[in-house]
Amino acid sequence: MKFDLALYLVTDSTGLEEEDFLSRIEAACRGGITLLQLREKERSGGAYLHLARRVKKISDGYRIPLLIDDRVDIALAVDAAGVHIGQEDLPVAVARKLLGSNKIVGATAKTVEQALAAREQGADYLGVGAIYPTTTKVKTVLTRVETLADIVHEAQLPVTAIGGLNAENCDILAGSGFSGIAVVSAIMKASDPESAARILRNKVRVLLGE
Ligand code: TZP
Ligand code: MG
Repeated sequence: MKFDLALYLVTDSTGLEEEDFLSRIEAACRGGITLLQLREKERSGGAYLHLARRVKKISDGYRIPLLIDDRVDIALAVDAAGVHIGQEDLPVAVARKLLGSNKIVGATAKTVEQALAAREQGADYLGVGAIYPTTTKVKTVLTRVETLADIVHEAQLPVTAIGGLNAENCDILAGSGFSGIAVVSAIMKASDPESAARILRNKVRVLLGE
């Protein structure tokens, strides 16, 4: 399946009413995100499925592919575009086998070795970071832009940069070979998520030389 990593919104529903959460996602869709990931760490199967169905209805309306973090079962149940797999999740090869070749399988990689292993197992793109310290609840370490550039060079897969990125600090990625940025707070916590997405989209367009 074709996808565009330019501006990848990763969601976080923590502390938000469901309707507010969904309206933020819809605003981000209007503002020009190119890819969406539903990332829920606390929700069990039924509640995750309920939310995924509602999010998919929104993203479908904007023809934005929806990926599900970790959960291949939820991705299959809502016919999502794919999954994003972390180092502690199901192996990329297993996700690929379960989803088939027409779905998107993304993988987290913090080193060239992890990137090559993910590619070997069938990953379509790599998420690399955290580029900057993040306030989003996540187990991660900082990854240097030089490492990101090495990963792009060695793995020859599209790479999205993640972690603490916003419109003011993403210039650091210029020339790294990145294909786009993934953000949580810069959109989910913005007072105006639509305009935040629009500004980020334009910024990334410039950095990518589009
Ligand atoms: N993986 C590495 S950093 C991160 C994830 C999921 C969180 C990014 O969130 P934010 O708010 O854009 O820093
Ligand atoms: Mg994960």
